[in-house]
Amino acid sequence: MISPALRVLIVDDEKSNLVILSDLLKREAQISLANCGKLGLKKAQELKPDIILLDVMMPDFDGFEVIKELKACEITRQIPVIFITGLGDVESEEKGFELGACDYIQKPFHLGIAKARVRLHLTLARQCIMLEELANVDPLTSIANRRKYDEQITNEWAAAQRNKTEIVLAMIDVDQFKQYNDNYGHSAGDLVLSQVGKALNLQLQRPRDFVARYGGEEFVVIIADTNTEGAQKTLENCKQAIEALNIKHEFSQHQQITISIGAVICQPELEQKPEAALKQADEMLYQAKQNGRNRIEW
Ligand code: GH3
Ligand code: MG
Ligand code: MG
Ligand code: MG
Repeated sequence: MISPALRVLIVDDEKSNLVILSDLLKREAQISLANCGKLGLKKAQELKPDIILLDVMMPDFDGFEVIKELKACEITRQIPVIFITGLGDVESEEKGFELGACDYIQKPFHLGIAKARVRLHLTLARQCIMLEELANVDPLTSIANRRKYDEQITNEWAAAQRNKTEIVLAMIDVDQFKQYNDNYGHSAGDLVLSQVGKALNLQLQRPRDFVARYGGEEFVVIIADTNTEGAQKTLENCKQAIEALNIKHEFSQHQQITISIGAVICQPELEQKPEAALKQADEMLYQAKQNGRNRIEW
């Protein structure tokens, strides 16, 4: 797994500091700059950097205000923040850590030591990203795994309860896949699963669409914040995208790799648990298999 270049956001009101710090790090990271707190916050939300170097003393909106906002916002909460500041008193340093900073470097700093400390946090940030990936991504298909699905459905279910909106859940299963493995070999089967996962992912690109490999040759889809018509179209596109892969499967009733889909529309504010909804989707999937496969049942 190759991680992309780490992105560092440097926020400081003094141009000379921005220059020194970006020179220091430009070989190991992709640098973005902000010359005031407000702009720093905006860039943090837009760019979602892997780490933020933050000055404390800035006019209007100082570093302590910035970190409070960062930690209060879902999108930026996890980003490690290192204060780099002229404020040398222990109370300020303690406050910085209390507000959630991962390090506090005082100005004027020794270049080599500041670099070593930032590097340490870059390494930690890199390891965090890798861990996150290992925990949430299915290695065969490179899409989300079941663990990530559990997290996603918990969040979407709660959001739908709050906003009184509906969620569409779908179970997807590759048709007659045992036959495929038996006749074309397990490695060829693996390749098919990888292609199917990627093709489904391409059809589910809206911010509230989600697909995961649920296990084996089964995938699960969440379509939140949608109407029935929109979700029907999206799932129809998924089914067609797999047909369009045109993978020959002589031992299947459709002569090629196809998927069956069982879907349900849920109203989380009225229903109790996502597990029950998924079970219903699974029952609809069974119907789709009974009714000839390569089809969607609601
Ligand atoms: P149906 O159309 O009714 O779903 O038939 P099926 O043959 O797809 O269903 P069944 O559940 O009998 O077979 C699923 C097959 O999926 C069996 C299993 O070997 C295969 N499979 C599960 N995980 C993997 C995997 O990671 N790689 C490969 N190559 N095959 C897998
Ligand atoms: Mg300053
Ligand atoms: Mg199955
Ligand atoms: Mg199957």
